[in-house]
Amino acid sequence: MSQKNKHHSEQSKVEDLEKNKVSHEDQPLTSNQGLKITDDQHSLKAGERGPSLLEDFYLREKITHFDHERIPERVVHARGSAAHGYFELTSSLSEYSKAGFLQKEGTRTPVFTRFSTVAGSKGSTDLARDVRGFSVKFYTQEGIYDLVGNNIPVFFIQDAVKFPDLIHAVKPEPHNEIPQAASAHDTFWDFVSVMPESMHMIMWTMSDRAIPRSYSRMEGFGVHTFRLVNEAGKSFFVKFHWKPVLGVHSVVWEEAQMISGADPDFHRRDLWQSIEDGNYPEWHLGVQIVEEEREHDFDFDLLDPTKIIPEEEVPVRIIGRMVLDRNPDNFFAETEQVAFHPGHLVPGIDFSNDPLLQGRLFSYTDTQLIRLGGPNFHEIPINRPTVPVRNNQRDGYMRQTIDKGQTSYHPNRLGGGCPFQSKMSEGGFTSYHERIDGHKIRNRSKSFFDHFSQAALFYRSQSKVEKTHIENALKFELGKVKSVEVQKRVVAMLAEVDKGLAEGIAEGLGLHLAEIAVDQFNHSIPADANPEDFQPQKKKVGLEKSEALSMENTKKDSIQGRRVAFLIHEGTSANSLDKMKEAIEKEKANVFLIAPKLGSFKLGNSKNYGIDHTYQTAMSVLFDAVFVPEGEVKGHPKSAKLFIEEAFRHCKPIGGEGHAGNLIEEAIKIHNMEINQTPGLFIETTPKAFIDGIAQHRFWDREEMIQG
Ligand code: HDE
Repeated sequence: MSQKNKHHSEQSKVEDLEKNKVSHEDQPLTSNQGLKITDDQHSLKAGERGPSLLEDFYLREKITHFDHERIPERVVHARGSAAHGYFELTSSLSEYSKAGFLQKEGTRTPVFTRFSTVAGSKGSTDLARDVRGFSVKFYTQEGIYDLVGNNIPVFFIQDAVKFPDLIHAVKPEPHNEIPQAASAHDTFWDFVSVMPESMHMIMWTMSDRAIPRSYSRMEGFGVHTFRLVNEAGKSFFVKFHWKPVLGVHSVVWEEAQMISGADPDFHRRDLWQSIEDGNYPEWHLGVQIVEEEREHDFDFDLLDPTKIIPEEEVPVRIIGRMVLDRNPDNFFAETEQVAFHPGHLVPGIDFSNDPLLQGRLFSYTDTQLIRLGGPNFHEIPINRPTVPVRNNQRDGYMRQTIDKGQTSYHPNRLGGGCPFQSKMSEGGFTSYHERIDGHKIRNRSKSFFDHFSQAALFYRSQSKVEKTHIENALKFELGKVKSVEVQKRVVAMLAEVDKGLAEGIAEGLGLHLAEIAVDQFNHSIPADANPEDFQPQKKKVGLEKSEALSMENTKKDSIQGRRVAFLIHEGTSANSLDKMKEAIEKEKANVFLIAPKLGSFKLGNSKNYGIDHTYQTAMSVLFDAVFVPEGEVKGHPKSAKLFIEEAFRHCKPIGGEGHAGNLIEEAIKIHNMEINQTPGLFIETTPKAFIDGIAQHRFWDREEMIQG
């Protein structure tokens, strides 16, 4: 059964239930003790108008349970959505890793994947400018393996001890709890201005990568360097990459802000709906593998999480694919209670000494203890491995397992010695025998000091429009900062990345770069810190550009899951509408009919055309493209022109037939552009040409023409 049909049959189940076809005996309402309840509408009272009675155990049970419905939200990554699916190995990794699920091509491993923003609360908008979490739980035959990554391959800080500071700085300010889900405020930029190591990550978060079009069009990265270990015990360094099959696409900042109002669940809805529609999101898993002997061959430290390994230096090898094909049944039980942990490992995968990763290994269990209420969170269904769990850990809050027998210790004789340790050859996990030789020290290696070279590489690798968007984002963010000193320090730091960029920002902020001491940030070293720790190296130019860093070089060959708005009225030509609609739907994109009123239209033929939205419930920012079928201009309300103009401003493909050409022309008149010389307008073209246009995502040349 196709997903669509499945959805329909579920729908009819709901309708059956609604029509009371399910018998009362089958589905009695009960208390939590299984007692059948006769009245769920009234509390027990002393007389119809009398006081309620304490004796009402059912009322007390129901209210008490309700009072305790909430658990603490995640301290970071609170806002998220998830789906079930599978990972299929397409190219064996046995040469490098002995992990069972990475041996035989074709092996499928169930996964549960959660995407999230970092800074906002659980109810905040999906479209915040932020990093996105990208966590995958693999239910392997050797136990749970979690790859808990982000959609940006580097991080703000190099050492776990700074994480609480970073998060305190970015979260709403403590005195007034403002702003929600935003980094555009003083404390965040104050922190950045004294943390030069954050500069590379800042370039990414100020780029459009931080405002993705959907989860299915984001990359994912393990961020840290990990280890693989093969059967012979040889180890390799590895970086993990998820590459979306649909390509990497983002929205523009004005759109992001408007979507946040129009549909703050935009990403969540997109993930849910694509799965319901059978348009399953898919990613390829890639690895960059570095032999141990080459550890020091790079001009950065592999253990430094503020660095990437450019794909030009170590290519990404694709080893498998992940498909998300099932929505959770219950948000709380699954998405909210899922507990990821970078320390959930299987034999064949191991950690590196990245000091950020090492700190994470402590944090994730600790946080589950408070969030999920005790040490038995691994027994919650979504967290349970698919293989048996046997050990001598016992009891604790909410223990589900009924452990049998007399012994709960090891070694024992009374219990026959059970459970037994496994040898490595039997699949037992052994930590990689890395040789360590060093002093106990609170410091970082000087090889972590180059904070600007890769920030500059990222910036150089962006297309012209991507650079403009970074500049605009920085002007927005720093423009919201009230402290001029903070603005100056950040501009001084940006000058280390790119002089031109810093000049542009300074200008936008009403500052003069020449007057800002270029070593300003050196003066901002905290008085109690060791200046050596804050001494960034000058940037080096090695690689001029890295192609993979620009979203302009992404795939643009599919319109699957795209949302196309058709603006129609009662006089629209059915023929013109049908032809384009069929062609678009054949490519697995979704067409929405938008009209001055709801209901259904006849359009001069025997079919009924159900209207999805009016201009009151839909804004152009919720769609990827606009099409206006043939029909008199006067049938469209004024809002249709606003709709088109907005989509035009956001560089979206716009198509039209017949009179629609005039409507489009009128809508964009304010921009003073020749309609037939404007990129991304498809007037009187074939469906194929329009579809190819949608696949392009945006027509950025238009942005430059609009802004002049
Ligand atoms: Fe996390 N992080 N993190 N993090 N992180 C959490 O764990 C933490 C870091 C990431 O969908 C928390 O269960 C520390 C980097 C994701 O449920 C917490 C440090 C990366 C998620 C925590 C980091 C991540 C989390 C909060 C610095 C990218 C969401 C709730 C040492 C590689 C997982 C929870 C989900 C969640 C701590 C840094 C990714 C508090 C201490 C770097 C995707 O334990």
